Amino acid sequence: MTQYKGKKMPKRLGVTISRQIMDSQRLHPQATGDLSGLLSELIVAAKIISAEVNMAGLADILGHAGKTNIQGEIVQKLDEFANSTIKRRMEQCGYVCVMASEEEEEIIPVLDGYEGKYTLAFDPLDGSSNIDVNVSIGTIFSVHRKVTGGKRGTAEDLLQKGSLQVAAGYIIYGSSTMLVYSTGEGVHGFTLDPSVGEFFLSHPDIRIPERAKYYSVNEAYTNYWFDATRRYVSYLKEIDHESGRPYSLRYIGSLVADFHRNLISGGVFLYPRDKKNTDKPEGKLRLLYEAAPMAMLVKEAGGLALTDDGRDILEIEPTHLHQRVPLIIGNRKDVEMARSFFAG
Ligand code: P6P
Repeated sequence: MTQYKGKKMPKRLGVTISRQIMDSQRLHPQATGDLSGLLSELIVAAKIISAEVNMAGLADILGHAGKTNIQGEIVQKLDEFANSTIKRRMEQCGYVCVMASEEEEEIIPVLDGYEGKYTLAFDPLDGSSNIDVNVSIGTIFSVHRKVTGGKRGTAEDLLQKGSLQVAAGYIIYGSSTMLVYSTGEGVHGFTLDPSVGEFFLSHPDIRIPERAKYYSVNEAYTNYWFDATRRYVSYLKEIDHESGRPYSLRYIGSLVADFHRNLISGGVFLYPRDKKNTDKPEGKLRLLYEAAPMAMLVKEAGGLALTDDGRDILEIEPTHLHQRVPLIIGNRKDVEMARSFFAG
């Protein structure tokens, strides 16, 4: 039996995610079951997306849908499919009052009469530029409690700092489909058995290793980084046998894949600001549905997530839905070390 905050949580490999969610709910006698219901609905959407992603190469849904999204990026057919799959399911689940998606500029309302007490922000298919080359991609989600009065959810309900998330997680569509999530009681990983269509507990109580094994950053931008970033990355590449440096470079260009590898094996991921992409002065990644959910997961697993000027990602007050933020995330010791470079 695992202990969590003095309470017993059964830890049995192979337990289904539905059972894990119910066991977790039982630890909270006051729970209404709405968060469990929300996660269960999201899991159905994940299974549907996984089936489509795994058939993409055969089902002629590779390639571009010919449109561009609000980010000005060419929308891949699978992007659209994943976005609409999550929207259609969650708008009528009764647990969500408002949503935000990486694929949509405005907030997404739910169906009248189906308003719930949580908000959902999601990146339906992150890393989708990798779809055609069969590189792992993922869905990222973040859940907050509704904070405004009235039935309808508003942007204010979505614009809450990451430390107030009640749940966060991702589904990675790779060599296997895995769901990794936290509701504030540790991080747990489930692997989909497509033959029975069920997620089974495969990675209970994930803890990020004490020291990194990898560092992940797009070094093509090295000449455009701010000096502190350049010095920190150089530090990660210096020899230091006590810490195991130099760390190997692994960069997939798919946040979920890069983060998942570092979470399991140990590593630091960076997407810092640079002087080249002046249209993205705060870096490329989004706060609400990329950096903040990953920051909750890494904190629950014993790690840390900062901006490239030393601010805690989870304490940033969002000001708009698609706001970008520079991100350094991974092992606590290595990310803490970044602070000394960015403190000026
Ligand atoms: P770059 C994918 O497009 C993404 O949003 C993240 O998943 C990934 O970490 C990043 O962009 C990669 O960006 O500039 O290195 O190609």
